[in-house]
Amino acid sequence: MNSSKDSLYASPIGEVGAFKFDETVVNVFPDMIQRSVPGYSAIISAIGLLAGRFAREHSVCYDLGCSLGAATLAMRHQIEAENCRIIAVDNSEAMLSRFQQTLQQDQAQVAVDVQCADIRDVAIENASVVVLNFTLQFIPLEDRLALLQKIYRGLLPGGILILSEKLKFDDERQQELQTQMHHAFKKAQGYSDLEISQKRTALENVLIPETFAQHQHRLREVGFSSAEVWFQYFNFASIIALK
Ligand code: GEK
Repeated sequence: MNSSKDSLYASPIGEVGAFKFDETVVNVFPDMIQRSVPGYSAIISAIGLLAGRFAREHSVCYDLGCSLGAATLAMRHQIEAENCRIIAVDNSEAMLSRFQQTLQQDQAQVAVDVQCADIRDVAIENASVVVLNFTLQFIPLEDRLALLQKIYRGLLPGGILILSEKLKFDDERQQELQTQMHHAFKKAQGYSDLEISQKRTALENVLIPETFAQHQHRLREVGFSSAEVWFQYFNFASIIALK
């Protein structure tokens, strides 16, 4: 699949508009997420390993906000349970049409159903694994509780939710430091100060981070028996919540 280097914010933009998952983003997405989210590849691999362990026979694994399907593909290559299928959902047509092309080249056997929909409207049923890999952060704050309640209800007993998010911190110095270290990470990946600052503007009011305590509290509130961070690299973390 032809995918290019992300230079969307390399030149000065008069007025930086709100970030959208459109065709221009799709073309550079693998490079963008890799160079912007510290630990992204490690998280994708681990999602595959966790799905290998938690996927149950005759159940469904959901990848909510699947983008180009990296987590779906990692799961697809690790699931051994019989008659287990994956439902991958995103509301960006551009992302999904690229993902469909990738799927055609993939040889793994697990059935994948790709759905273009808002994850707030999708029924979650008979799930053994649910993945929200850097997706919840784009859902309006007021809709997050209902979405997680729906996921909890749709999970089988013993099921797992893998929730990866950009985090914020209550402590001001910690917030400042982790933000600066994330920017240092991006600079080390080849992004310029202009790219970093224009991207930051584009994501303002689009990507709304919460603290780990907020996530953990809400996950416990909806019924998960535990919710813990299994991976963190500066202000990017991945949480395992167990039903
Ligand atoms: C990965 N999980 O590579 N309904 C459906 N999709 C949505 C919604 C919504 N309401 N809001 C946002 N999206 C992927 C990476 S990217 C993360 C996830 C990032 C989708 C949006 O279209 C985009 O594809 C995805 O959520 C977020 O493991 O770009 O930082």
